[in-house]
Order: sequence, then C-alpha cells, then structure tokens
Amino acid sequence: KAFSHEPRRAPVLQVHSARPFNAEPPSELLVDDFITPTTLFFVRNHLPVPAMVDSVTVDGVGVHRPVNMSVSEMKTRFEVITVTTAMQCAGNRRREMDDFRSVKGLQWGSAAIGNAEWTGVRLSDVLAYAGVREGDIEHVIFQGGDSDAEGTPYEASIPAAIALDPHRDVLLAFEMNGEPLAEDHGAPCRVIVPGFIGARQVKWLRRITASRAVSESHWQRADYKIVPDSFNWAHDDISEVMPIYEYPVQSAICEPANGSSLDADEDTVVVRGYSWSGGGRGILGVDVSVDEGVTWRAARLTQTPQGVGRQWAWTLFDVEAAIPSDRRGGRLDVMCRAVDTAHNSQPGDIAAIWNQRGLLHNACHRVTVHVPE
Ligand code: MTE
Ligand code: MO
Repeated sequence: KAFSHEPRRAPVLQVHSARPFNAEPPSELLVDDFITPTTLFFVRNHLPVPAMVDSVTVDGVGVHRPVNMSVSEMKTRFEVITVTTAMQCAGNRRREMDDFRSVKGLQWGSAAIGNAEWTGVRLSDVLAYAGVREGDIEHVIFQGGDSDAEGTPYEASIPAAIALDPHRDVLLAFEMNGEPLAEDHGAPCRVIVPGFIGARQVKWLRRITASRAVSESHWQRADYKIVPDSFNWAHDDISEVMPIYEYPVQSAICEPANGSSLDADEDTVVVRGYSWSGGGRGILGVDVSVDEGVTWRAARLTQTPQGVGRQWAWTLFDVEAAIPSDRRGGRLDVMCRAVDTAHNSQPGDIAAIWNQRGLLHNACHRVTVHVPE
C-alpha cells in the first residue's frame, strides 16, 4: 500500500497536500529558535514515505570498491561531523508569486525553510573510499527509496566538483538536531548539500552513482528549473535549461504576521524574520522599511560563526521601528531586504524574477498589518 508508512505529524503544521505530505509551520514560530525544532521543520514529499531500509550503495564511473553500507557501518568507517545549515525549498514563497501572476506548483508561504544541525559523514570521504576520482566524473546522482506507482524513484544529482570538495560539507546525514532522522526527513539517511535548494538533498538515500551526466529523473531534467516567460514548451527543450543548484539571497518577515493587527497602545513595531543565502555566502545585513522603502533601518542579526564561504546557517534578524503617525487607523506595510557577503541584494519586484514554475522567489518581502487608532 502506497501510503502505509506515513508517520504522525505535528498538528501545528499547515498542510498544503496530505498525500504526498507537504506542510510548513506558521511563519511566526520559525523565528523563536535559531535551530528549528524538528517538529516545526517543513516537509516536502513528492511521493509516499517509503519503508525504512538501512542500506546505501555506491556505484558508477571509477568505483573500484563497491560500497553497500548501513548507518552503523558509516559511523565506524568515516569521520562523523555535525554541520549547521539551513534548507530551503526552491518553491518557498511561491504563493506570493502566484498572487502576482499565476504559476504552477504547491502554494508555499514563507516557511518552507528551516535551520538544523545535521550529523553524518562526508560524501567526499565515501566517494574517495569507493575509488571515485575528480576528472573521471561530472555529477553524483542520489536515489531515494521513495517511488511512484510505476516504481520510478525520486532522484537528483549535484555537480562532482561540489560532491568531491570536503569544504562544501556535503553529508550523508543520519541525525537531525541530535536525534536519528525522522521518517519525514529521510530516515535512516539523507543527503545534505549546504547552500543548495532542498530538491538536491535526497531523503531515504539508497544509492549514490558517480556519473558523467546529470540524473535522468524528471526532478533533475524537467522540474526545478527557472522557466522564463519566453520559454515555449512546444519548441524549446527543457533539458537544455540549467538545473537550479545554489539558492540566491533571501529574507522574509515572520513577525508581525501578514494581515495581523498591531497592539493599540504601542507606538513601535517589533519586526523579526530570517535571512539566508546559498553557496556558503553569509548575510552582511538586513534592512527594514515601514515607509514604502523611502528609509531603511538596519536590523540586529543573530548568526553563528562559520568560515568564509561556508556560512551555511541562516541569520535571524530583529528591529524595533517607530510606527509612522499617519498610519494610525490604517494599514502599514513592512518590508525587508538582505545583502549577502557577495553584495548581492534581493530584487525589488516580483515582475523581474517571475517564472512559470514559481521558483526561487526572493524578491523583497512585504507584510501588511493593521494599525489601530
Ligand atoms: N528526497 C526524496 N527522496 N523525495 C522527495 O520528495 N523532496 C526534496 C528533498 N529531498 C524529496 C527529497 C525537496 S523538493 C525538498 S525541499 C527537501 O527534500 C525537503 O526536505 P524536508 O522534507 O526534510 O524538509
Ligand atoms: Mo523543494
């Protein structure tokens, strides 16, 4: 039976789809903890949760020592490390893009992101052990234990240069926040690719293949690509479009919640949210505006020290802003924008980045609240 392995889920999650299960927490709860509690971590399943199988194999080009190992064998054979990294679905904030102009896909709010401590072994160590050498391969393919009605498993790949680089901290992870991986997050073992979109971080990992080409899967070849307005599905070849790997710079306001009412006796508003950039780029600053972007205030940042180029964790921000007096009894728009360590900033408007699948929505975030008299 397809959905017989679905686990219990926290009732607090807001469900976008029950089968397969897709859900995110209320965004206000995301900023309460620098490390997102596992029960609040968004879940993005394309397929039914599979039965638990504790075995990962390594095969493909250059593999002269075939590997077939359980999690306990991984622990004894390779160094175990813990990496704090955020993971964000490429579809995060799709609903806002859809509000602007219709796009295809699950209507994620702004909480399809979380920041966790992942414990596992380095993929680069496992590949070296198997005999895989740089220069022989271009991509590393990951196959999940979950499959569709025809038996086609979830699969994705990452470039070999990332997979083989120990500084990129790509993990075969078996713990999340100090506990064995939960079923929804890929138990017993998943791939963690810091700085990449969630789609490459294959859960329920069963097979790793060293390859000259990208994965043949639908999710690698046809989906998780920026399909511009100009793309013509009848004439253009989607496999020619580059797969998304790294995430661009992002930030979003979690508090106050969009559509909420501020307290009547307050003359300031406390603004809190998250910010993150892919590729190991850190966050230099987050600015908040309560006057339609005329003036901006720098928010206070909460970060964890990580090496330059390896800033995988997210940044939380908070700032207290005076409520403009002309907003009393009306609406107030609160906006935020982040700058990463490569000095990239978020686009000002959705139109510039709108795409058919509603992916990588990182335009300047805005919430609208009501200000009492
Ligand atoms: N891995 C498998 N095997 N099956 C999946 O459906 N979804 C991917 C990725 N890995 C997926 C997967 C996507 S699109 C995302 S965003 C992340 O897992 C979500 O991870 P999470 O559910 O642990 O938050
Ligand atoms: Mo995703």
